[in-house]
Amino acid sequence: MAELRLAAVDLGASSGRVMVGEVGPGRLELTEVHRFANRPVHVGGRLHWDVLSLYAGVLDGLRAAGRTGPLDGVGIDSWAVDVGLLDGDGELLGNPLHYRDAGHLVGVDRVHAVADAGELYRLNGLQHLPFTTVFQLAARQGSAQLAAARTALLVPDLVAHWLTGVVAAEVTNASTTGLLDAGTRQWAWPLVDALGLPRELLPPLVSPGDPLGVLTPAVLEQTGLTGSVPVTAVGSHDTASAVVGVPAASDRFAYVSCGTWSLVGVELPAPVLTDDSRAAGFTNELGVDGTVRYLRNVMGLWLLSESIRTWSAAGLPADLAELLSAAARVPAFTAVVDCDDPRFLAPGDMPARIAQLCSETGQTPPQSQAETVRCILDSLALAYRRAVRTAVELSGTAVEVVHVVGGGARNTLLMQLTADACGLPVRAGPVEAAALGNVLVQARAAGAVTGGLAELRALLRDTQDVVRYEPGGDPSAWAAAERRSGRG
Ligand code: LFR
Repeated sequence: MAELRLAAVDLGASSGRVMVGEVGPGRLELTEVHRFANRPVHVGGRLHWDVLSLYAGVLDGLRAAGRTGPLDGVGIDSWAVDVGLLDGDGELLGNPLHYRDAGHLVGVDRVHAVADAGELYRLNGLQHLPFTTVFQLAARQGSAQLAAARTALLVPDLVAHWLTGVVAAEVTNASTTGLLDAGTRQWAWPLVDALGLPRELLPPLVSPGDPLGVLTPAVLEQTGLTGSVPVTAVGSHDTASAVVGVPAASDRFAYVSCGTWSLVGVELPAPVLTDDSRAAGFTNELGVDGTVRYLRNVMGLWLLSESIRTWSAAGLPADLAELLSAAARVPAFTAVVDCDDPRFLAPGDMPARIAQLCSETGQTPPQSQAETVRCILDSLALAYRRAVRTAVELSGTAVEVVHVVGGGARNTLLMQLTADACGLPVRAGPVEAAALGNVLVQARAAGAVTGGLAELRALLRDTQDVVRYEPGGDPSAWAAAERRSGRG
């Protein structure tokens, strides 16, 4: 089969991008053709995604992709949980709410009145996060918007709908809603009914690799593309595509999908729905090819990017490279915090919140920007250490290596700290794992490559750059730091 040129639309919390993957047997090359800012908007007391501006970025990106040559297909992935609500005419009823909006919290008690945390976990297998779609929808019960809604579409499904006219819910992302049964991989209708949500809100499920449709004539005209351009379902949850994009050589690996969030875990054939797993805050999101992404959401580089935003607004130095090299010169473990403290979720002054948490745990707060950055990185590495160890214990899988993919893989200090903290070799890269996973699933569906995840990953190993970090340092120092962070 000849090579294909496939566009990956990959929407992240701070930017969206359109990449073109050229793929065939033995070849996989990714080129970024368009990147655009994703700027959430606070309006009417709520935090929203500006989804029309994102869609305009997608159209610009497809136009740019088309200028580099004809396109054989398109796949879309983005962050999870947030939905756009459509009315009976298919019109978007409002901008999707951002998962960092505090208003979702009231939904938690409403859902727990119907199904307690234990019941929910045995059904949907999800780590408790206050912004999971089921809580968001429960929080909106009684609102005019939800009353008018006939369809709820997760962000990649919404973009796919606008590009093709098709209404569908891709299963890897549907698994983050809390409304999917993790065992049967179908909508959990008894829960939907018990919550009083109309079944029609939830579209038919599709799986990665399924054909979705073709670009509409209007989209072809807007983008200058021609012919019949198929849109294929991929792992539309960015983390699902990123896990496909892990260049692992065996199944004895843990991963960190390291971006705004750090998603830390292992790949399993079936969910782990035990009480211990729930207590440890592990999630069972669904992956490509029937796999389970058994992982924990760790607050991630959000702590760093929000600190930088705070400093920049205050007119302080805010150059990432300079801050990282200054942090490398700060002694380790000056202070460590629990990255998963819920106070870090909402946008705001992270350095102040970190200092507060240090004081509460009897530590001297960081005294400089460099010490704050060092505190964040040490604390993240500690969180990865704990999540990898717990994933191994709870799932019984053996892990010989930690693969880090996503933008954080570029952070050499964090990568070395991760190797030291986990006591395992780290393989860092590719940075664009989500777009690569997106392209690979499309390519396989179109017949340009064959095989299971192992074969797709072999192609990644043959074509993508990966940097190796070996563990060093004093392992007992990490155990001591873990105790100080309040999570030992
Ligand atoms: C990462 C991610 C996480 C999800 C969070 C919110 O981009 O998709 O997997 O928990 O965003 O949707």
